[in-house]
Amino acid sequence: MITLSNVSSAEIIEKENKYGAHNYHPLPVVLAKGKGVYVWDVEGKKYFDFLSAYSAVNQGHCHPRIVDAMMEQAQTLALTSRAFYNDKLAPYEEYITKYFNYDKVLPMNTGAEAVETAIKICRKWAYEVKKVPTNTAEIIVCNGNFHGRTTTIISFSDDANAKDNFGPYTDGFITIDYDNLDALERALENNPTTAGFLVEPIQGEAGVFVPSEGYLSKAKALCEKHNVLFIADEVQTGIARTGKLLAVHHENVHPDILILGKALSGGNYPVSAVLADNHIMNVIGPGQHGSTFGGNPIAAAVAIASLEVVKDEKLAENAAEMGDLFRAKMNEYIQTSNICTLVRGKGLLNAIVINDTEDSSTAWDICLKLRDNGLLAKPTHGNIIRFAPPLVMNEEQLLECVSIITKTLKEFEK
Ligand code: IF1
Repeated sequence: MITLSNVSSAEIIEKENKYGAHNYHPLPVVLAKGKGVYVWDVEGKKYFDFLSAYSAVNQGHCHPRIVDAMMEQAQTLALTSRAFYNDKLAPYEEYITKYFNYDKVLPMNTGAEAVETAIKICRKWAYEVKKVPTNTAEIIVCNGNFHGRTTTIISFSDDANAKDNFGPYTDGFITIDYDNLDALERALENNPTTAGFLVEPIQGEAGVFVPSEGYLSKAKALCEKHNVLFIADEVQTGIARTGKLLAVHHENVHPDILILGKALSGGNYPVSAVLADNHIMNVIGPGQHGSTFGGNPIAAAVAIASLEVVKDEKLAENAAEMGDLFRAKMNEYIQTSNICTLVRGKGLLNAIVINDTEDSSTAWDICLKLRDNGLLAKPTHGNIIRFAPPLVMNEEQLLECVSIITKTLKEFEK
């Protein structure tokens, strides 16, 4: 093994613990290099990455085409702000709107910013187009949601750890159960000032919860009936992760507002976007929204390259195939397992449920063992482990990963 740093993992962890705010509890592994589906720690040990930076690195680590685009643009022009035009934004805007079939895009940087942007557009549309009385607009959201960490977004979170003691909170959100069309219909009927329905097509943080077939298309139809905007947060599920370009495409839904982030840059740069048609996007005028970095030339160049890679390398098709294979192989194992009770997901966004209580440390302990055995994954909500490798994974690699996972789980059989 070639050591990649003259500092050890232990020293780096200790330093981060001392100088960094404790807003994360990372798996103890210190990474120094990535390539495709692999990452290496500072001691030179190689791992399969089964998190992909929460689905940001769909195109694989350090994809040469994306890195080249980023390097070239970084050496030419990095930032102008939106006070001036730059020559990369317009071609990117044309490219991404045609790619996802919308009239317009509003470029931002992080997922949370894009969600905030969608909320602002939706509210303004409600007042100016739908004619909802001033300051009464409501947005319907779902239990178990994760849309980011700004003050407004955590205001409608039901995760106490993410929310508590950050109040006072932002008003204007109605929470209903996820995957429950009756609840949506009732909320729409009882609240005529509703502006939008904000939903994750698959709930990531909740534990990769795939809604019933027909949920998204019927929810979209209910929104249309009530003149309410259907807003899809595809920050995690979008850009080929679930086996289609967008997760809503599994049900042929075209959201009124589409929110993208993460893999829009292949994880190389913070790039997010909100897409909508003119009758919605035109409610935003100069000075009403923006960001110093949003739409910068590096982001534009990186995003075009990242989206080209998704198409040219048929990553959605590969995610669908590899995902089917992964779940089939895991289901074979589960038949005889008493430690793993379920595998669920779509494409390469999957999770397994560990047969133990939610407050047990078993899922964490399994992730430590997976690390020792050369595969990195992270537990979510106690006893669930998320599996989301880069979408460039081939069959041979996937089968090797399944064998690492099942071998590791077997060490925990009761
Ligand atoms: C963290 C989870 C994933 C997202 C959706 C918006 C955002 C996210 C659907 C905000 C971000 C992240 C952020 C990450 C953990 C993570 C996550 F476990 F919390 F649920 F991916 F599964 N909409 N998701 O999933 O995007 O502002 O972060 O760019 O460390 O908080 P962001």
